[in-house]
Amino acid sequence: MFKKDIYTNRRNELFSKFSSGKILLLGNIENPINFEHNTYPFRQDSSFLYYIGIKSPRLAAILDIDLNETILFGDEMTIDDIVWMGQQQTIAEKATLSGIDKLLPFDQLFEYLHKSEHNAIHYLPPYQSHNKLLLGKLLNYPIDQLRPSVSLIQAVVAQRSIKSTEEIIELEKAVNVAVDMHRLAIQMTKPGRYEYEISNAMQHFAQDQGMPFSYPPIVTKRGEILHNHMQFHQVNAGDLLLNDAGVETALGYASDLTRTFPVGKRFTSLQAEIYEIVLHAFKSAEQLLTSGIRFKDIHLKACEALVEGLIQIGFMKGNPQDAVTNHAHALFFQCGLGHMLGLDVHDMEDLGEQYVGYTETEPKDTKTFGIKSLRLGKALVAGNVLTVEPGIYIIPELTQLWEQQQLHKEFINYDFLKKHLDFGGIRIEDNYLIEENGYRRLGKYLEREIQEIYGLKDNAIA
Ligand SMILES: [Mn+2]
Repeated sequence: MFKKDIYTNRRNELFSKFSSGKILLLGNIENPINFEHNTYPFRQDSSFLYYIGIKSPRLAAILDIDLNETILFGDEMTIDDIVWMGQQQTIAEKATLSGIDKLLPFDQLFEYLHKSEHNAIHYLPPYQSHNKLLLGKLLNYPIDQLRPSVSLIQAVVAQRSIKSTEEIIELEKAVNVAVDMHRLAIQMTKPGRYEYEISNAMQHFAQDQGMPFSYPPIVTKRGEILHNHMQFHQVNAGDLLLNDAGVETALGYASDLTRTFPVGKRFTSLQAEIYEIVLHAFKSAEQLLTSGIRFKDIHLKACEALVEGLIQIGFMKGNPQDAVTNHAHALFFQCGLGHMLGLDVHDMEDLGEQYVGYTETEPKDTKTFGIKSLRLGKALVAGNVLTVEPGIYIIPELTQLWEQQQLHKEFINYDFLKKHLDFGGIRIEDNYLIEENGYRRLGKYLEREIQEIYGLKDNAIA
């Protein structure tokens, strides 16, 4: 945990935004895999972690605005629990470390919540079934009619979007371990290996440093499949390997890095050309990062840079700006340039992209293919932490569909593109802190120039 003041200050700031009522924060439970006592690894809810800091399951907290008190609801281990799992730090001890005012048994939550009738109860959107059911029971609503508090969502987003010095230190720890993990992946990848061997080696490396993956990694020669979790392919000379992997610190802060590199010693000439296009778009976006600029505008600039390159190699044609305005680039770049990063790898995605990444006056476009997958569009402010991750992905099914529909044929050279439907995908991704005047790339530098990647390949690990 951070020191106590950090949690009490965070809660005080939240208190100051409300005049009455109760804020209910629900922790997560250990979710069963195939029977109750065989569970998935426990991960605390990130907003609960942010305000309370305690990682144990089956906790809830009420920030009672009228009393200006934080009450934690949870149960100490029973003697049966201690027999099976050993005595652990008590909830009371953890509550003290978090500066909690009062600790009550979990089953008093309902009574406490309803002790004054006309008080507003603010809660965040639940994403775990258990908490949906619990909220339904606590509030006596059908679970499909739960009404999360928009004012609470906005207050939490406002706070969690600005990272403090302590949080930046945590995020950099996560990036630094991920950088070493990515170097290991580049150096151990060679013809004949299987994708899962690379993934497993990274996990072993990170866990030796006390950090689990922050999300299921994408380690694949089929990099055009955006969230490809299949890792069964054997990789061969001539293949690309796309590795999108990050880790999480003990306090829950995530990193999210991607590199794409040759399985053999060198890229083919087309791979190198497309890599340079993605790298150029990446650098164009990177140098625009600063407070005040809309991330959507950086995204569009990166799209233009991608199109310029795709025109040079003959995949596209026409005017790059027009191509982007018409969303023709989305055949190659179907997703967004980046997203917020913090306690979640897609930070605060559970609270709603509209609140995290957009504003009321400039809402998210939820319909247009391509831009609908941009999770962050609004103007950046100092203290934001985000990813930049342009890519080029050639998806055969999508290309064939667009060609059948003759979509954007003024911008796309289908005849030439069709010769390269098996290309795959390339993405480059780093993590950034936005500053008043510019940006800081978080953590150690991870090789991204072609010659630097070749340097790692030349020092391969057997
Ligand atoms: Mn990412």
